[in-house]
Amino acid sequence: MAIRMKLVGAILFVSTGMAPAAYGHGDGETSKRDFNAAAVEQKKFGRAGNPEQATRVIRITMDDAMRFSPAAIVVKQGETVKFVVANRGGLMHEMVIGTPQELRSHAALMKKFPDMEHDEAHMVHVGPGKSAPLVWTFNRPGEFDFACLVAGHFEAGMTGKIKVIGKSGG
Ligand SMILES: [Cu+2]
Repeated sequence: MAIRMKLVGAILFVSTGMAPAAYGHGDGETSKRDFNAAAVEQKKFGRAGNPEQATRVIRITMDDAMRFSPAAIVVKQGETVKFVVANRGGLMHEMVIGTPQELRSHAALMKKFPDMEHDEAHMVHVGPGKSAPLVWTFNRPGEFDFACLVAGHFEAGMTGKIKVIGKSGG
């Protein structure tokens, strides 16, 4: 019994010690990831955005009907958008931005390996009843998608569209 108590104490200590400081805010408005400009990777659909340079906030909700709301978003090239992604359901959901092809193959992989962990700047995982930010700079024009890649959700239609309108005259 005494040994078990010690073990529980140790686990509690470890998990508390590792909790990110940002959790203290509890409003889902702060990023759990620190923005690191040097580590930003250019993707076809843009790049990780600096939260301090966000020029627009778009609130997105996800639910167990496997839908995003809104499911269609239009942004201007160069905009840094802070998505505040709220999960109104009882299941885990996520928002992953990508090209339609990338999302399709990623979804197939997630279906094959449901426990595969993935966490990158262009995605955010949100537990039931929680909300979390995703800051993205849309510096490339085009039509992209976003989707929930929790196994089976993509196939159930949990996808959305992002249209990035290019700068005029270009
Ligand atoms: Cu989902």
